[in-house]
Amino acid sequence: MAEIKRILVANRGEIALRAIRTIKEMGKEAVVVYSKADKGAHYLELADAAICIGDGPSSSSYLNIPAVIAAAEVTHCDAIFPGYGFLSENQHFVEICTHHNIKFIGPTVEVMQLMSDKSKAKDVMIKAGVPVVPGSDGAIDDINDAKKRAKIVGYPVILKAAQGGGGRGMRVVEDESYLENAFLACESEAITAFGDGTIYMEKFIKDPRHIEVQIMADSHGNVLHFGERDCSMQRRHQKLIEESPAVVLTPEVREKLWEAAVRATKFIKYEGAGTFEFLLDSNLDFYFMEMNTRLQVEHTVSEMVADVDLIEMMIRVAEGERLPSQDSITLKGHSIECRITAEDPVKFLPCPGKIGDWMTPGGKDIRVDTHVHAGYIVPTIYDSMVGKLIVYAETREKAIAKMHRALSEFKVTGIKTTIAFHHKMMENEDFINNNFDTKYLERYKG
Ligand code: MV4
Repeated sequence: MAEIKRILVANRGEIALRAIRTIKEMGKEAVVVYSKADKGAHYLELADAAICIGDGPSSSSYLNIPAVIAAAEVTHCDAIFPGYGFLSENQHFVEICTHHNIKFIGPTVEVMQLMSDKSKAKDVMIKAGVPVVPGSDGAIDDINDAKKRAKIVGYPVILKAAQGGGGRGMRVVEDESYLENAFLACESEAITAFGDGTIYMEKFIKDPRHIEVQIMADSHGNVLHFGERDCSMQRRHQKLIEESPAVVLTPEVREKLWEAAVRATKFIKYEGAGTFEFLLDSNLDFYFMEMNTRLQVEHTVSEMVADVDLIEMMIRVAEGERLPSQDSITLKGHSIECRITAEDPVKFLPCPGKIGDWMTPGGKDIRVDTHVHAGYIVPTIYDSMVGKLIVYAETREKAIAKMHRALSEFKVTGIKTTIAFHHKMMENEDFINNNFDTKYLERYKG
């Protein structure tokens, strides 16, 4: 594999800017795509070139494969950085990149396809010796099969669409009287949403924690992990606060978790950055849920505790470089990220518009990843995230204090944001005492 000289950043917003920064630091050229809705955004000027790929709607631009490929070709890019969302997990896109001799900075199409089917991914993890939630061991044939298997698994069970993920296409079933309706609804929803009605079943784990492990693999079979993240503070499957390490874990469980993620990565011959999502129950037993074959929004907290640039590593392994040994990675301190969205902080409804003042916090070990600025108009057609505030400190307690101080400096006018929500969370006893799970915000009354 050869040196990559010019990279097309096939994304928008904060992650596009995040990638441009690393690409430039590496002495490479960055070309960024944009839609008509993002025309004039300041971050576009920081790339070596910016190329319009279509109208505002994602389907006409950031999801438009011919337009993205054409942008890479006309600007002579030798690689594409996909970021998260949009085309980052699109197998067809990866194939087309390969056909055009453009290096997709990410995993191979085969492993991406395997992990996109959550039922197949589970089967592979069983073979790799990774703990999974007890369940149907593969797809369910029909309602009678579902009834038989639920009796064995034991109620409550959860039905999941094989092509789902991230909380889409799931049904919790308390007892057999609800099974038929739930199964049929889940199946038809899966067909509509994913064009695949394959359903599998698991024992339902009540009020789990969401813990994930960041890994990186090179093309020579070397695998590194960068510790784990606790992403349990979510609302409607939208993560709001992420942190690393997950202080709920004991050193023994943490070691096992890392080891499982590394073993799984080697087993599937993965390449690039990836994340293993686990559910953690109240006994601290962990179960593989799904693997995300992309860089995630919350990669930043892992970068802080491991003191690495994950995008730089992604580019280097795409060039065929070998990763250093795990010994060279020291996990130290505590990092927290608050996702700042243009939303009503009480109702969590999108609230786009024109930003008046935009004053970001600063100081030691504070990082603000954002593409917005005073006068920026938050488009209505994309994700409402306007920035990520990330802090680092020696301990969780100090990181919370630092985040609290940083949030009090963050002044935004013209739009509603979730800054006030985060500020309250940094004073919330349950958050401070690490006494929450993935259902916490459903129960939370402000
Ligand atoms: C579960 C579960 C309980 N038991 N599976 C939601 C996202 C997707 N990755 C899987 N999800 C869940 N799967 C079993 N067997 C509860 C959830 C779940 C959840 C998981 C992680 C973070 C937030 C969540 C919110 C609701 C449900």
